[in-house]
Amino acid sequence: MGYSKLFKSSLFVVSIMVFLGCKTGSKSEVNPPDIMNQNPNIVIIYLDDLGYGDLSCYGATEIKTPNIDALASGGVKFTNGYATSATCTPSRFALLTGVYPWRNKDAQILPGDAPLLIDTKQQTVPKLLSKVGYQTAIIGKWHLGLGDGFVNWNETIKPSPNEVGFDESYILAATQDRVPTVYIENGNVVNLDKNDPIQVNYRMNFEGEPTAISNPEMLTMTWHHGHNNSIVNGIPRIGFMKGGDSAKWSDVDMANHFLVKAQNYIRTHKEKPFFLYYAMQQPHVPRTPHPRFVGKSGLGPRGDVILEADWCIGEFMKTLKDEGVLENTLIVFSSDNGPVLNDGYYDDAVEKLGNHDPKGGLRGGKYSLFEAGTRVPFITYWKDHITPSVSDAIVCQMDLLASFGKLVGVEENTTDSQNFLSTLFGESKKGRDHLIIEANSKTALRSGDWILIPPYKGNAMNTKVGTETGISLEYKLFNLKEDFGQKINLAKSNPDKLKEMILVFEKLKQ
Ligand code: NG6
Ligand code: CA
Repeated sequence: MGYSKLFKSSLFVVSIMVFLGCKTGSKSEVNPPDIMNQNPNIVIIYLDDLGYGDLSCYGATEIKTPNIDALASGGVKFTNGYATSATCTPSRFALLTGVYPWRNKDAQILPGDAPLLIDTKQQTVPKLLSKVGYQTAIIGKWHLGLGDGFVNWNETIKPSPNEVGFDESYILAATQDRVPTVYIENGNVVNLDKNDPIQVNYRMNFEGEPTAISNPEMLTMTWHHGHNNSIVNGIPRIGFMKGGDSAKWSDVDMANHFLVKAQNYIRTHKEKPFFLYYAMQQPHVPRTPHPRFVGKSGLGPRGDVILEADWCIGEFMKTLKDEGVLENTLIVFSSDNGPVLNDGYYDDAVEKLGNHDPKGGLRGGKYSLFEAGTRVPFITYWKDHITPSVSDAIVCQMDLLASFGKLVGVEENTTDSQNFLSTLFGESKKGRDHLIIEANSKTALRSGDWILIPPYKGNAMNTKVGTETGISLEYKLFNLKEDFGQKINLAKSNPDKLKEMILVFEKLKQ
């Protein structure tokens, strides 16, 4: 049976009660929209580089995230929730298309001037939901490329998120540390002065423009590796940019800026079902908490921006409630990849870490094939519809496409994305049998309690960020149930399991 039917029948009972309530004189404080016969709104709240252990609901003791914790305690908290990849672009590609990123060789961390990665003919979550009347929007970080590779930032940029299914988009193009450091609304740079056109180049600087190398005295944040090109707001970035002064964002206001956009979106779209992809930038570098949050975590800017993100989510939830749509909104909360401390700037993330463990006991981190690269916080919340629980089922962001399809009654033929709606709703404990995870174009297989990391050439350590990559010339086999931290390689002692996993992996990758 379709969940929307079930939902509609329960709504019917609720609306009779509301009707009777009105008759007896009670008055609701808000005017709830006419949600009869409607599918639920769907919101994906997606953080950037938030680790498995970064939230108090996932065991963090040195940081308190009450608003995200409220989603976890009121919804399903997954202990085996995965992004598909240990970096941003591939994970976001899979989230929106339901396709494994390793099928697309270009699905790797993109520069800010990369062409659009998603084929405009490709099925996507917003396109699927549009079919049944959803309004769709992305607010926040995109990082899936724009245009055809030769973007003129001074004209309407096409294709953009608007060409892959979003009715509305308000984005930062790539990452907070990459140029162009401007917001783009429906393909147009916001607040651009046509007399001060923007130029972007990822290979060479524009003559006379200051960089972190030529003008270190202009810096308010110091780079550690990479991040020594153009300087914007005192912060050295990746890539060169000239012009567009009036359009440049304020880093410390970014979280607020996206929050207000997301809140306004709800206020102006609540009458019909909407899909909002709220892609927050925290705690990716450069970590620039608003002054209200500076020093509040005791863990340095990385902790401060996690507190800021948690606050934003609290405000966002209040808006859903105030606008009368909370009970009619399914929320999926997750992160695009695991945590990193030093990702290219000196910002005290390492120095002030203290007892905080962003990995939550897992091994590896961002960029790694070990678990902390891809296993992330993953929460589903739908007030009065999802019964709170903790689920150990293996779930992956790539499956949201097919699962949302099931929810709204559009069943698609998908190769990779699978419907796990009842698992996402906590009604079933059955998750994926297998999942292929990816880091830097290398893949590994999770199957049941086991994970197989095949041999690869490359460095075992990403020395710049201080993370183990999971790469070595030997097979690695771990039993995650018995060995959460992947300390004991069982490849030699359990050759039967190793063989079985290799066969499954080869079959799946064909
Ligand atoms: C890397 C950047 C890192 C971060 C990452 C993308 C350097 C040396 N490092 O290339 O700082 O921007 O790309 O992160 O430039 S992600 O979360 O969007 O994948
Ligand atoms: Ca990321």
